[in-house]
This record gives sequence, C-alpha cells and structure tokens, in this order.
Amino acid sequence: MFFRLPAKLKGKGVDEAKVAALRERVPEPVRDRVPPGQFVTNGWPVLHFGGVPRFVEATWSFRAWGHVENPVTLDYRAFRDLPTVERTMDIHCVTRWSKLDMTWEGVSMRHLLDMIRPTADARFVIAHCEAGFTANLPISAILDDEVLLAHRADGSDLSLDHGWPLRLVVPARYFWKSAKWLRGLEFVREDQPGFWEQNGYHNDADPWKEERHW
Ligand SMILES: Nc1nc2c(c(=O)[nH]1)N[C@H]1C(S)=C(S)[C@@H](COP(=O)(O)O)O[C@H]1N2
Ligand SMILES: [Mo]
Repeated sequence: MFFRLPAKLKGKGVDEAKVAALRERVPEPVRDRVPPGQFVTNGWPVLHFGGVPRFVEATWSFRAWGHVENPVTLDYRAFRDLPTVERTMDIHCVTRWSKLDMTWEGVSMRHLLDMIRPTADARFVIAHCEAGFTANLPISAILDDEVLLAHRADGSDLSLDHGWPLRLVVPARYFWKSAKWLRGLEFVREDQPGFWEQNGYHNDADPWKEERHW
C-alpha cells in the first residue's frame, strides 16, 4: 500500500533552530525529562492519518488473540467493567512536542496480559485499530506498568479526535505507537511493521535515542 502523508505528520524538514529556541523555554527543573530535539507544549495537538471513525457502542468490541492461552472478545460494556488504574506520564511525539505530567486512566496492560496469558511464542504485539490502522511493539515494551488501554486523559473522557473510546498508551515510545481507536491486540511470533513504521518511521521509536525515521 502507498500513502502520501501530510508533511506535518512526517515530522521531517523541521526547523532545528526553532526547536532549539522552544527548548530553551522548558523550565530547568523538568528539562531532563524532555528527550533530545523535543520541546514542551501545554496544548494537545491532534495528529493522525485519515478520518475520525464513528463510535457505535452496539457493534464495538475489543479482541485479543494470536499466541495467547485465553483469547478474549469483549463488548463495550464488558470492557468498561474491567478494573481501571490511573497513571501520570510524559508523552513524546515524533513531530517534536512533548507533553509532561498527563494523567491517563484505563485498563492496565498488565491486567489484560494476566487475563489472556501470552504464550512463550508471543514476541510482538500488533495493535489493530479502526480503518485498518496498525502499530507494532515488542512484548517487552508493553510489560511496563505505565502501559494502558486508556479511555480518559487529564480528567476527561478522550475526545473522538484523541481516540475515543479506547487507545493504547505507551509513553516510553514516540506517540505514534499509542494507537487511537484501538479494537484489538494480536500476539505474534514475527514482527510486522505497522502503518507509520511502513511509512518511514523507525521501528523501535525510543525518544531518548531519537529513533525517529528509518
Ligand atoms: N488509529 C490511529 N492512531 C494513531 C494515529 C493514526 O494515524 N491512526 N497516528 C499516531 C500519531 S502519528 C500520533 S502523533 C498520535 C497523536 O495522538 P493525538 O492526536 O491524541 O495527539 O496518535 C497516533 N495514533
Ligand atoms: Mo505523530
């Protein structure tokens, strides 16, 4: 598949001097929490490829399948009945903005993993979203206690734009791996680069190593 991406999503051709100037404004006490080449924003930009999907509660479901002992399919009510936790974290977008101290609420990935029990064969997880969008992660990246299947951020339900009713949040990777409008997780043996990873973004996406592009 070939997609032509809007320049602002590619995060290329950035004005490095401007980023450096914005970075100067990051208050000293938190500067060491901001990865190289990033600046801090208080706003929350909306970025994605394609349209915002409609949410229809009656037909919505969440599935976890593949190399797991106990695959599940949960309807919206069943998903919302799962226990939730709140975590505070910093997020870093490849387009250079970072947002510090966001509070996120949702089902912890650890809880889901306890339910479905990935087998030893499961080395990668593919997030499947509305409209065929995917994102890939190694299992090690989702064992982190901060990884959530989130439906709220900063005290409010997510807006449709930000991924309502469910998005993945993986703060240790660039934000494109935090897939919006999540509908399922597939546990696989071989890695399968996701949508952005096939479109020039780095497979690993560690902001501290500036793994932006391939
Ligand atoms: N389903 C889906 N999720 C997605 C994307 C997308 O195109 N589709 N884009 C990613 C990118 S590139 C970013 S930077 C973040 C942006 O999330 P935000 O709009 O809540 O800031 O969503 C990520 N999740
Ligand atoms: Mo992004």
